[in-house]
Amino acid sequence: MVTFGLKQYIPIVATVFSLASAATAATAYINQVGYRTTDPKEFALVDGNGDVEIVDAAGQTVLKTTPKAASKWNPSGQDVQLVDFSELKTPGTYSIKQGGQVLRNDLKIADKVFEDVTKASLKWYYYQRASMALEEQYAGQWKRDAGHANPTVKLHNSTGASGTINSSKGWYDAGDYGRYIVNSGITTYTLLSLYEHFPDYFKTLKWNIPAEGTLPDLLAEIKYNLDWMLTMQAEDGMVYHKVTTLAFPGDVMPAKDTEPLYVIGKGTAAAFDFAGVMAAAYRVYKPFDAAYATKCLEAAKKAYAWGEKNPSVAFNNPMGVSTGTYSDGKLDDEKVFAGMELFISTGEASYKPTLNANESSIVPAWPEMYGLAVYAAATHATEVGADAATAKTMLIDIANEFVYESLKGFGVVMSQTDFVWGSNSVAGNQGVFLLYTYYVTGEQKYYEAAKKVMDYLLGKNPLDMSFVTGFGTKSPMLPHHRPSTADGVTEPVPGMIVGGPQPGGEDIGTKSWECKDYRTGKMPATSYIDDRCSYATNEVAINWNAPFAYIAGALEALNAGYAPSFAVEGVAKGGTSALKPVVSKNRGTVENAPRLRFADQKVFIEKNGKRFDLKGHLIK
Ligand SMILES: [Ca+2]
Repeated sequence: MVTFGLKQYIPIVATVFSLASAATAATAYINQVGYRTTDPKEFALVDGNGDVEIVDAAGQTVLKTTPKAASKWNPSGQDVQLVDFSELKTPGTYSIKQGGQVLRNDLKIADKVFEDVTKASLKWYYYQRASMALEEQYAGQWKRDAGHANPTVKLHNSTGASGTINSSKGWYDAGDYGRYIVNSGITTYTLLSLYEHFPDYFKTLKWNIPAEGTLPDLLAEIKYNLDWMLTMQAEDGMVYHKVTTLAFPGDVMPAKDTEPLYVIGKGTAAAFDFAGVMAAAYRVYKPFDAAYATKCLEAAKKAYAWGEKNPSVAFNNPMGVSTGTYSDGKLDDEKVFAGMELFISTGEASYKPTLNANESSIVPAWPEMYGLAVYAAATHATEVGADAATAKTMLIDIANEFVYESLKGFGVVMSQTDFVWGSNSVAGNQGVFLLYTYYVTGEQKYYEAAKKVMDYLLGKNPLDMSFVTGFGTKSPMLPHHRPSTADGVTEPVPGMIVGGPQPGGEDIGTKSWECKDYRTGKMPATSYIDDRCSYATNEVAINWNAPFAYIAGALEALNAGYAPSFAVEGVAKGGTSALKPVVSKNRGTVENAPRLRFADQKVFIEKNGKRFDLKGHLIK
């Protein structure tokens, strides 16, 4: 017993000593994927003391700077100093030092810094495809057999009908294998918007998925889910709620989930979400496939008409069904979203909702669709008229609060109450919201705050981790995602953002599949565990990936010189570090300074109302 006690004692002493010495060193929290050469750059410092040095690979100190004053970040309870290193613009990998100690050595600066993570977060939808095998040439080590390949699906009696329909394709919703119209709504719309805002950028961006005619990869991927959504509409326009088994499957590959599938339920939210998505799809697909676009628009009209006649059909799981619910008791926001999209696509006044300038729930989430109508109005001024100005004001009011929040603490919008289930999608949707505000105002502060959302999600957070699988120095290895659990491959499927920290603890318990309590110090921003048990913090979902993919893709497109057609002048940025100084040197300071502009797919310099090419020649 004595020997055993001593053996135990020695490592405990060693542990205590190492903890004690670690406590004196600061911790630097960075965007682990990296920082764009031309972007504003910031990391967070906790327990810091004095100036910080950034040291290049050759050991030279390239920047010495004084951190800002500390401020408390309530979600983690930490006192945090923000460190601005925007001055550093040379690509490379750097160390961060303070008081002679190396705090970390994985600080990266590069051009096109989010291009790979943009592609991966969009390619993840391919990995979620139902009804088809993932072949090695596309899926690599994550190849798998087709799941849920039989298109004949029984109508559950909760649909009010009997028999079967044909329903295949679509994306598995999350870590499970259900397909849900309501959650497909915001997801598919967010991805359609990404294309609609940056068509020229996404016409050429490719990420190795099977071709769908001549469609750009982003539209090929979205069509796979639109095709499934279209199967979910009944003759009378009504839209079914979901296709799932009666209960969640075990940790098996899709092909091994052989319990019978059912088409389950119907509802007003499904009808209006479907209508809004299909109305937007009409505009996006029209240049490629007019017949398909028309099919989407007709489906949208029928779904909207059904929703108008059935304005309060709420969905709840029927007896004997325990898969995801996506129940929503407030259905007027879905109607406003669908009406706005249909009005923009058809010009028919009967669809047009009037925006309520006092509506406060306008940051989108799957049950909160009002914000998507605000986005649509702000970005279609020609079609909607005065509502565009109302929408712009609504965006600016909230975006200003977001900017204010992002100047403190960890330098991100997220506050205590934002740490709900899927908190990383809250952060993501705040970032998308800021980008819309940037497009319609051109003010850099909104761009910068949106970019800080990426920093947070990719490592500048108190967990010191990137929340996207396969990206960053430390990222989730054990997501609650059945294929990643069952496929026998060590690395999880890449490009997935996990739900993220939140203190609800819904998955904590004593049963074999439940988690031990992981809520460190009960702080919202650190209540997280990288474990398969944790569906409350470590699951993945299509609607969580979408805002992340949107921000990553939009930041890349903007910096490649593209801007949405509706955006104010000057929103596009120079594409490479070589083009950068023209923009950043003069940003927001000198009235008559030369500005880099982008129009008709050409980059030029504008000065005193005249246009010059990049070699300085006057353009007529
Ligand atoms: Ca709602």
